[in-house]
Amino acid sequence: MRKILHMQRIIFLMLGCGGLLMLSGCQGENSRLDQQLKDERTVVLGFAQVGAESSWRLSNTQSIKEAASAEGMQLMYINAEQKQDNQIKAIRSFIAYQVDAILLSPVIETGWENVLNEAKLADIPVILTDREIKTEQPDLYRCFVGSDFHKEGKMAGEFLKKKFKGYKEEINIVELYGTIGSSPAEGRSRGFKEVIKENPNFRVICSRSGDFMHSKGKEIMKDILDEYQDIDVLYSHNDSMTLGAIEAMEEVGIRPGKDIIIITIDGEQKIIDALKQGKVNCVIECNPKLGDTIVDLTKRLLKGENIPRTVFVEDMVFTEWDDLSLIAPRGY
Ligand code: GYE
Repeated sequence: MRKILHMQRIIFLMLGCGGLLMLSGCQGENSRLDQQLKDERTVVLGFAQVGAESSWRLSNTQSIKEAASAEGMQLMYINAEQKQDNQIKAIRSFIAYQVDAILLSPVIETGWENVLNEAKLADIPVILTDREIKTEQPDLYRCFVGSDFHKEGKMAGEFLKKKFKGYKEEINIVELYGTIGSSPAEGRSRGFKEVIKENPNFRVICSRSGDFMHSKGKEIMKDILDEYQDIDVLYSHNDSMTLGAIEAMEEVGIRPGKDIIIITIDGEQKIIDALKQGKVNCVIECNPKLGDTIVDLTKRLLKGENIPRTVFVEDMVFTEWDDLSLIAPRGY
């Protein structure tokens, strides 16, 4: 049976160049097939990635591609351009190809039941990478690997409480929101608000989504600076939006990190450089290098081992009060 499925998969792969694989390019298709024909047991993973919206995402994609290739696994990678529909189509194609496992980094949290039930019926395990889903059906995926976004939001709030310790005046906060309905944006917002509500003088005066993108972060910050005169703090859900917002501030003569206190999440090299220059006050790390952990868990899963339901990676906090010379190069 396994052998028949394997042959079907090869036929699918041969036909696939005209369709789905065009999305990710057909390079290396011949060598992929050669390899698969030589080795029946080559593992094929389907990876429905969110998109290419930020440096974090590019680094995350690279990490997963490298880890899969180091293990000799074949990765069918789809860039869904931040659209859930594209991810659903990709998953359906992975099911048709009879991949060994599906890696899904869901753009948003809801709306996955139908397609993940299809994967379940096809007996293809799903690992959620980086982002989580909300569902009442726990058996739709086997494991989640990524950061604890709620905790990241809380750490951002804790920094602010420390920064403004003893202040009684109103502190006006602007929140640059990530993609609405995505688990990182929802968790980061919730955690932050839970902590700051302990200080009645902290007020979120405006919260808008920049979809985790540099260009939108800049555009939205420009509008906000036009509308609000008295902003004390920017809490931004990721570095790409923050870097855009910093440009918007500097264009109108506002000094980021001084006139407006900035807290950001991810920790890419450019933002660590900005922290060193005093343009950013606090960086909550979110580690994009999930590849090795994901591949290791996938291997164990396919061997029939029990794997944990949730694997949170450790995230650090870098602040203006730290010895910044100790921060290792970020690698992205
Ligand atoms: O913070 C952001 C990216 O899902 C944790 O998505 C990820 C977030 C990350 O676009 O930069």
